[in-house]
Amino acid sequence: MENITISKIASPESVKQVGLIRLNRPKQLNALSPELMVELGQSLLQLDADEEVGCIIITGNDKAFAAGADIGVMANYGFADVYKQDYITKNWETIQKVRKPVIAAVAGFALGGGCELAMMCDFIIAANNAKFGQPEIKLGIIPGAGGTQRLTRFIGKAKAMEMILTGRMMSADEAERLGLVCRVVALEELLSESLKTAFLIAGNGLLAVMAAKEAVNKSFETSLAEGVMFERRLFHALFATQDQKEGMLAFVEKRAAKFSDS
Ligand code: DAK
Repeated sequence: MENITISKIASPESVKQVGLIRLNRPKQLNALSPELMVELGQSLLQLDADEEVGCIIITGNDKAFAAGADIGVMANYGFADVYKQDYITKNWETIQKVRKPVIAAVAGFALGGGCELAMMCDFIIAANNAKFGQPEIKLGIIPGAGGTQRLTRFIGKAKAMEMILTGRMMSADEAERLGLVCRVVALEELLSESLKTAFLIAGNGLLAVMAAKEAVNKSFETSLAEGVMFERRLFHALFATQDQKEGMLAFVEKRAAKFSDS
């Protein structure tokens, strides 16, 4: 792949591996070209299907997670082009199909589509130099990959409206204060801390991990009562798994559980 590197990281403490996807167009600050998005979609589906992988990380480099969709490509399009092609919609939604957890490890710029991509991951760990923003307004457009919806759900209307109408950037600390990111770490520790978290997840039983992800995501789509009922059914269903037997027996026997994802 030309715009992405993909690797699997092992740890002596973990049976499962972590899939690491690195966006790799450093000269363009990882601008998300259509080619890159195709490769990202393929990489995500490949790691999601890989039984050795328990968690996925998407990252960029120290200067940029991604500075948005490729403006050079977009600049040449008119309404008829983007509407007829349903411009880049297909590749952007692949990440929503991934059932394993996906962590965004963000350093530097996460702007426009870069911020939207990070928000489509399950959670964001930010380096202290991370900068988040939806600057599309300065290009005469608005966010197109869910920014007006997800940012508003994450940080509330007042802040989202201000960010989207001004196009200003938000620091990592502000993003943490507002709940956009789960944690801020030193830049040089971004990958190691993200891997530590990913291995904690990968060490849990995959069935419960996937069910938990599904249940949390459901909370954005349903009423509270329906969401709680959905959770209850998944909770009940997990009692049909070997991992529930093993997890609880291991606790009683005061030993580490050995999950079999069954
Ligand atoms: N696209 C293309 N090239 C970009 C880029 C981008 N988004 N961002 C940066 N670059 C390129 C620059 O052109 C420059 O290239 P050269 O001139 O060296 O060839 C190189 O990266 C370094 O950038 P700068 O020289 O500008 O670096 P600075 O440190 O001075 O400034 C910056 C960094 C991030 C503040 C600045 O580059 C900047 O403002 N970049 C644009 C940020 C932006 O406006 N992003 C939003 C783009 S709109 C959709 C899905 C997604 C989207 C829409 C629809 N659907 C599913 C329908 C997304 C839309 C967007 O993201």
